[in-house]
Amino acid sequence: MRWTPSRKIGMGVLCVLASALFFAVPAGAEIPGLTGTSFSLVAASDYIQNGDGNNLFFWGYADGNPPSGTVSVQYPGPTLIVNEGDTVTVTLRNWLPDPVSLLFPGMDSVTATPSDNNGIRGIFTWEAPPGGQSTVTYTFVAGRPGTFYYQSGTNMDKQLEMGLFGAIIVRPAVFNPAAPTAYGESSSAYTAGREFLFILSEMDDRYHNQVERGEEIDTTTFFPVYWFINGRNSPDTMGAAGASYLPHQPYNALPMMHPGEKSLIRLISMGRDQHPFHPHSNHTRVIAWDAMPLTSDPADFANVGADLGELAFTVTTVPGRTSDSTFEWTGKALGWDVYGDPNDPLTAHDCAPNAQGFDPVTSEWCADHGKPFPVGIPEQDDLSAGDFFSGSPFLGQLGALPPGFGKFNTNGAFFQIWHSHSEKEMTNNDVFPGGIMTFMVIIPPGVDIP
Ligand SMILES: [Cu+2]
Repeated sequence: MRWTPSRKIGMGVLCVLASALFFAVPAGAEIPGLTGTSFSLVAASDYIQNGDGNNLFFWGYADGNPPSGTVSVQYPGPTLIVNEGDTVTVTLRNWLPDPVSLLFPGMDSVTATPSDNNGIRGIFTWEAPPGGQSTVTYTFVAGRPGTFYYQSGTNMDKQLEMGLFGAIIVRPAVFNPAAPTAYGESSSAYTAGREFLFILSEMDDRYHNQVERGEEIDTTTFFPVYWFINGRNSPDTMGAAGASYLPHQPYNALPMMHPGEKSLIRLISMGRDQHPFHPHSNHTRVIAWDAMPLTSDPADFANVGADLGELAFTVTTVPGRTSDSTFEWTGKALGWDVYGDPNDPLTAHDCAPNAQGFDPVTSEWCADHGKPFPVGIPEQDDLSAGDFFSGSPFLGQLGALPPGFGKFNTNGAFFQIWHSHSEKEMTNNDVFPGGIMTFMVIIPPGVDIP
């Protein structure tokens, strides 16, 4: 087949190349986190920043084990990335005024050992006392692959609200980064680098102000006003991971992929409310709940795969639950040609179907090749353009825009909103847009994904 990027796409590619030259852009999206089998966490406090500019006091876990000095506490805590079969050790030190602990739901052979007689025997596990002198060392066996989390097991309605949780990803025993899978078999395979984590949570600002003042809180009056993906609310979800202006919220949530690739979506709900998470533009295929693959034959999972996986319009994230989904996008069956009119020199392209009916280079669904765009685009004077509109409805094309618009879409990408379907959760303290909202960005073929 022939794929002729227009001159305008070429300019977009140049922009990407230029930025790659000036900044050390990592190749391919990866879930940032800590790897290994031995971790040290410190429970501490600081402030997060919300999309409306409001700062909130929070409690979180930090990576590190200093006897004194500072650590960079973060919301949520560091993502721990381990391998199936590992025996994992996590040592917890506590600089907060309340006892704090760690639970590892779904892990095998969990033990907890206080460093001295100051350890506190809590309801669920040993707790690290305030003061930072004594520690508790937890061990567990990562017995099976999948998406998990850790959290404080102490005074949980207060401490999860304050931010004491984080994700754990367990890689399957047979894991090839160049051809990755979530569960070691083909139904959970995804394109290298297209693995995305979404930890959903919420906060009631009153509690954070009260805890900052050292007051007790009444969690029966819970009424959240901020909602988060990976510790950020929109629009900061779309900022760069590790952005210096969000020093305690290092993780972003801006998935990007090319047509025809397969993404793995790891979803964790760490709040008290249910969050109906809705991926626009296509359903996701849920292949596991709570790291349990949806298979009809667990004994023969390697061959059967997640055959009971189901397409989901919205994934209902229940508090304390995780899910894994795959997501694919090609534009199949939209009923119009996503690359534009093949007879227009600006959008000329071929479609040579493979056995499945897709062009192998562009992933276009050839049955729709050449079908006209079904909507008349208004004249520019009648158009209100957003920052993510390229000026063209076609993938990889840029069109005329009013001055200043389209500045976030230099490649003619498709921006597909992903958000909570409980739409009050798309606000920051009553201001829309905000909250649990970001985009899945479909990047044109041939344009690198930073
Ligand atoms: Cu076409």
